[in-house]
Amino acid sequence: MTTPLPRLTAATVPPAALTHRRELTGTGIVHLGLGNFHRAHQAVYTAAALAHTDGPWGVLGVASRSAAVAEALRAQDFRYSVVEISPGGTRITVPAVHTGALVAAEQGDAVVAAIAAPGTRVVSLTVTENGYTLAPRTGGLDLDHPGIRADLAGDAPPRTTVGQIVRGLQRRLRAHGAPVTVLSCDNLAGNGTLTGQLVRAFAQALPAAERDPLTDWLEAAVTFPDTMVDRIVPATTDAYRAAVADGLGLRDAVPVPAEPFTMWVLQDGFAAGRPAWEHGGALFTADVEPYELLKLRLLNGTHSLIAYLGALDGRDTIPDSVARPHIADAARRVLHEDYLPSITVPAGIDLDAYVARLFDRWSNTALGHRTRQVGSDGSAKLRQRVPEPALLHLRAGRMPHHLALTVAAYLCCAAPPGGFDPGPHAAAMTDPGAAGLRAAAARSTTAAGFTAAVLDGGLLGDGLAGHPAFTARVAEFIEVLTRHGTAAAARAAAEA
Ligand code: CS2
Repeated sequence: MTTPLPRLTAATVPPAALTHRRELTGTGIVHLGLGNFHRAHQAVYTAAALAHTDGPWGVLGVASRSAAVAEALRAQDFRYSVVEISPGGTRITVPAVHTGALVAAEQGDAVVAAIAAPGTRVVSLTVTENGYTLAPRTGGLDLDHPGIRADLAGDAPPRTTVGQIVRGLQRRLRAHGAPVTVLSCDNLAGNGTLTGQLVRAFAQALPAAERDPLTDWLEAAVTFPDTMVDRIVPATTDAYRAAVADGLGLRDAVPVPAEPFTMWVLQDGFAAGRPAWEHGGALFTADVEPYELLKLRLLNGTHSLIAYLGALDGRDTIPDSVARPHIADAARRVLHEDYLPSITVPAGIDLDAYVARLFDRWSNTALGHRTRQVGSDGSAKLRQRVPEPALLHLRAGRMPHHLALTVAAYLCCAAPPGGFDPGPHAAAMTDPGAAGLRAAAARSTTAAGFTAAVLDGGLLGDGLAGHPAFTARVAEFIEVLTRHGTAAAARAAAEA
C-alpha cells in the first residue's frame, strides 16, 4: 500500500513554489466568485504585488454556491496551486493570498458584513455573465428577477450578487462610510460602468428613506473601474491533481490549470488604494474600452463560434476543434470580417501578432480546454459578444454571415430541432436559458419559425429583433447545420 502524499497547507508548501513569502497583514479585498478564473488571475496578480510591496491585501474569497471549493481551501489553509500548462512544459506556483472563504448562498449576511468591514478596500467580482441579473431585453437590472425582488424586500440575507453588494455598501455607509472600489472582472462590455449602473438601479428601487443617503454616498465614495481580463482557465481534472502530486509531492484537491498567457488592463480609479498589480504585468490606463472590445470580440466572440461548431463536429476540446480546417477558417472569417471592423485596435497592440497568438492559445492541446465549458451559458455570453457588432454591420447594409452562423450553431447545441442529435459535447453544455429555448423549439414546426420566436423574443436583446434578414440567415444556417453538418455550413458562410 502506498502512503498518501501530505496535503498542501501553509506548513507543507515548498518555499520555492510561493510567489511571495509575506505574512498577510489584513484582508483588503473581498472577492465574489471563488472559481478557477479568479484563482488563476486576480489572485496571481495580487501575489505578484505582494512579492514587491507589503500591503493589507489578503483576499476573502466568496464562492457563489459551491461549498466544496470553500471547504477544500479551508482544509489547505487557503493555499492551492496554479498549474501553468503549455506543450513546452508545466510550471506550478502557489499564490497564497487568501485569508478566508465564504459561501454566498449560505452566508449572505457574512458577505454583507465583509463588504462593510472597515479593512475592505476593494470588492472584486468574477461571477460570470449570468451573475449580474441582467434583464435580457434591456441589459439593465432585472427588477423582475425573483432574487432581486427578495433582496429589495430585504427580509432575508441577500442572495444575488447585486443585492449582496448594495446591502454591504449600505451597511458600510451606516457603520463608517469609508470609500471602497467595486471591481468587476467579468467579460462584459464596460463591466465597471455596468456594475455601477446595476448598483444604482438597485439602490433607486429601495424605499426613499434608505435610497437617498445611499445614492448620494455611492456618488461620493464608491468607484467602479472598467477592466479587461484575459487568461484561459479550464476546469480542474484529476490530471492536474496528478501534476501537482508529481511536481510538488503534495495533495492539492483544488489546483487551478491555466495557460501561460495572462493580461489585465484596468482603469486606475480606486477609491481606497489597491495592490501594486503592475508588478504582475497589469496595465493601468484611462480608457479600457478598446482593450475590452478587442478581447471580448476577437477572443470571446470567436471562441463561441469555435466551441459550438466544434461540439457539433464531435470535438471535445477547443484545440481539437480549431485543428479542423473548416472550423479554423470560420474562426478567421468571423474574427476578421465580422468582429474586427467593429472595434478600434488599441494603440500599441500589434494586431497580426495578437491574432496569431489567439490561434496559438486556442491550439494549446496540453490545456485541454473543453468545448462544453466555452459553450455553456451561451444565452448570457452571446448577448455580450454578438448583437452590437451584428447591428453595426446590419445598419451599414451588410450581412454578418459568421455571426449568424455563431447564433445558429449555438441554437443547434442549446435547443436542437426535433430529430437532430447535436452529440455528447453539445448535450453536456449547461445554460439557464436552454429550457426556454427548448420550449420554443418544441412549439415551432420550422427553423424559421423557431428562430423568429427566439430572436423576436429578445434572446439577443431588443436590437436584433428588428432585423428579419438576420433572423432568416440564422434559420438557413440551422437548416444546413442539421441536414449537412458543420463543414457545409462553414462553406455556405464563406461563399456568401
Ligand atoms: C471563454 C472565456 O468560456 C468562455 O466563454 O470565451 O472564458 C475565455 O476563455 C476567457 O475569457 C479568456 O480570458
